[in-house]
Amino acid sequence: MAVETTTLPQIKGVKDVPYEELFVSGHRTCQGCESALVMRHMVKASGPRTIVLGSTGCMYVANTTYYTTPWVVPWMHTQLGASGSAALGTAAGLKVLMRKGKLKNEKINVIAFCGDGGGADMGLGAISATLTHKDYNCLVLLYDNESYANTDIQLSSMTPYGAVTTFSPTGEKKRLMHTRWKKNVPGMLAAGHPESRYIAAGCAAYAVDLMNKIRKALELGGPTFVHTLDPCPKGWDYHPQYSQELGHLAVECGIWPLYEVIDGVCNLTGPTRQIAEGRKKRKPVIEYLRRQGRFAHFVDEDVEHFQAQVDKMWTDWLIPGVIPFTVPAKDQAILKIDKKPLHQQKTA
Ligand SMILES: Cc1ncc(C[n+]2csc(CCOP(=O)(O)OP(=O)(O)O)c2C)c(N)n1
Ligand code: SF4
Ligand SMILES: [Mg+2]
Repeated sequence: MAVETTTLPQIKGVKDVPYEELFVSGHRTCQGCESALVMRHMVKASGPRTIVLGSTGCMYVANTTYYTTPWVVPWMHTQLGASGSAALGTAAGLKVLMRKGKLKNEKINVIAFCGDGGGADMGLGAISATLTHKDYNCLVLLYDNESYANTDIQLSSMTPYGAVTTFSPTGEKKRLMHTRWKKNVPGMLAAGHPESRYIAAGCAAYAVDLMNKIRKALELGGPTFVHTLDPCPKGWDYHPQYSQELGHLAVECGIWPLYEVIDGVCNLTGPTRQIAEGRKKRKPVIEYLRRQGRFAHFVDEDVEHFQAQVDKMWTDWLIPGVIPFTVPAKDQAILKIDKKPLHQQKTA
């Protein structure tokens, strides 16, 4: 069955970004909401022949208030943990309708989004299952504002170490209520889903990089996954004008590495690549932490712990910020692992 394809070429720079807006005014997200910007970039990159499915959360509730919607493309709500199932079911439904001749045979992009609560906690199993079904073309986008934001900033498995949320307030007896390190969702999905041709981590502060990742995912096809880190003025407690700056700092401090895994090959992208190659200095995490009220209770020892964990991601992990396995020094030669920065490594 021949399929008509639209192509989504890689965007070379901001001048090349499509003018057409498919996520417009009419939403009620907070001022400075980066998750809303992710939605805008996502459909700008995918174009008008796209169906968007969204699980419960800020990007559902604030985007579909009674009688108003910013979505220009077809949009459907799905249950909080169901983005993976909604993506797969819609892709399968379209395939059958096209095979039976009930729909024109053309490429329609299917994107299901979820928050960190809906995707990294509740719906992880469904996303994992979807990433094994290689015959269906669908993208799951996890927008990560590091809390259950819509229900008033509760702790999720993606909330960073020590952050204040409504479930982890700071107090006199206990300064840090939340002492778990953030779950590594894109790394985990990339390592365990060989049928998925594309898994990436992005950030709306690097808009072109993010749009190109969306396009690559849709072009390569099959079930794919993109995870974004989204500064949230309400939950992270900072002035809305600093959202882009915080996105930049998360990447520049090495806390949120940008990368993509294509057919099992990992490419670091943007400033993350520059840091790994030794062309850019990684900033200290204090520059990121001190800008947000959710870390205002941190004392030196908390900052040092945070920095040490991030340093470990860069120096000990098999792939900086991506694959969290460490290899003992005695085995590095056997496994031909070179722990030097990329620019100092021997090439074959
Ligand atoms: C099964 C289920 N449990 C709880 C809720 C209540 N609820 C609605 S939105 C939400 C928060 C979702 O958090 P996340 O997925 O991170 O999205 P965000 O609100 O942060 O954008 C919760 C708990 C629900 N709608 N369905
Ligand atoms: S609470 Fe955060 S994620 Fe939700 S609309 Fe406001 S800024 Fe966006
Ligand atoms: Mg959230």
